[in-house]
This record gives sequence, structure tokens and C-alpha cells, in this order.
Amino acid sequence: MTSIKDSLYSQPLGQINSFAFDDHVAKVFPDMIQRSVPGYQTMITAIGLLAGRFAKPNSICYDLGCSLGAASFSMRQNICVENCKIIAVDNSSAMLEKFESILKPEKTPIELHCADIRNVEIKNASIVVLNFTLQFLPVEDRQALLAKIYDGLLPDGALIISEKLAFEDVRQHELQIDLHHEFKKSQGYSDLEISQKRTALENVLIPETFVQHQQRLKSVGFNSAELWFQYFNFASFIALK
Ligand code: GEK
Repeated sequence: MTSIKDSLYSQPLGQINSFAFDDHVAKVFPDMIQRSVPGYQTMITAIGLLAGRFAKPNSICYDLGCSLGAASFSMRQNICVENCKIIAVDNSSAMLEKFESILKPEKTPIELHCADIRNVEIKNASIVVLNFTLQFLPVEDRQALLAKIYDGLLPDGALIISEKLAFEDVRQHELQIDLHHEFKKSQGYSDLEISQKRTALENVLIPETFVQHQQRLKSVGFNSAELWFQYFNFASFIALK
């Protein structure tokens, strides 16, 4: 998808408001996420491959926190089975309007729902994707969402969770943050853009450690939960029912 260059934090801002998925962000989103999340495109491509493997006939694939639909489109490209649909959910109407404007009917339909993922029913699911969405929920709401997803998955279904990670070891934590900032610089972001965006995301994006994620996944019933991808402090888990 072509996209306008993200320069939202390029000028000094008197006051930095908390980050929100509004119209300004939706307009530049493909450029923003591509230049901010190391390995983003690799993960999107792989989510398609995973959907090709896990999508079952007569089932539903969920893309929770879909933004402009990159993961939904990648899944749709790879789903070959009959009578499968993708339900894509986001609570940002700005994101969903843009997603709808580029959505064309195809064999595997994509249904858009403007809703909070905490209130969405999950049923008959063969694959559920949370690609950098869980990190925006209050920590105390994460367990209930994952338990609902586990219950709504079919036997042998898969949950894909991509997240920014924290690290228990302070030196490791600081190193990984630094490496991420170097990645952003290599993508053309200035020190000012990096630092203002970091402030905007404080208390909005709350990263947890690998162990916290894995333990929570196991506690809701997933007996197998492993990383399949990591690039600095950005990682993706696959949990199997
Ligand atoms: C991608 N998955 O391109 N309910 C619904 N949507 C939510 C909620 C919520 N409670 N909280 C946040 N969102 C996408 C990228 S972006 C990640 C996902 C990022 C939505 C929010 O509106 C935004 O569109 C998305 O989750 C997170 O593969 O920007 O780092």
C-alpha cells in the first residue's frame, strides 16, 4: 500500500499528547509501522503463510486490532480452503474507513467490525491474530481476552501474538531499546521524532517480558506457546490449542 510519509513528531511539540489511533495516524500508518517495527513486513508475510496452514474450511480467522488490514490481506492471499471468512476488528473508525476504502470482494470475505476487541465474540476460530494489539490493552484486561480467544479456537487452532517486549535484565532492556532506536534512525527518523514518539507512547503501549507472555498463554490453557520471530525487542509468538 502506498502511504504518506510519517512526520507527525518531526517538529518540536509544546505539549505531547498521549498517542491515539486517530485520522492523522491512519493517514501515515503504513509508513509509520514499516519504519518503526523491525521485521514488520516479514511478520505480515509469515502471518499469511501461517493462515494458509491453519485456516480450516467453514471456520473464521480473526484479525484483532487490524488497523488498515495488512495481516487480513496477507491471510486472505494464502487461504485456499472453502467457506472461510476473516473478521477484522478495530476500535479506530479512522483506521477502518481507510481499510474499507481499499477492500475489494474476493472468495474469502473480510468482514470489518468497529469494536473494542474486549467485547467481541470469538467463535469457530481456526486462527486468531493479535499483531501488535495486545500491548495497547491495560495489563489487567489481557488475561480475559486471551481466555476468550482460547475458548473460541477450534481444536488445533493457533493464536499469533506479536508484541514489543520488555526484558527483566536492566542491561538487556536498555540495550534492546537502544538498538530499536538505532533501527528507527536507520529508517530516517530523527532523535527528536524518536524521543517525542516515545513520550507519546508512555502508559499507552505497555510491553511485557517473554516469560510474562508465555506464562499467561499457558495459564489460559495453551499447552504450547513459543516465539517464531524476534528482531531486537519486537517478537511474535505462536500458541497452539
Ligand atoms: C497490522 N495489526 O498492521 N479494540 C480494538 N482495537 C484496538 C484496541 C481495542 N481495545 N486497542 C488498540 N486497538 C496491525 C497493527 S496497531 C499496532 C496494529 C501499532 C487497535 C488500534 O486502533 C490500532 O489500529 C491497532 O490496535 C494497533 O498488522 O500501531 O503499533
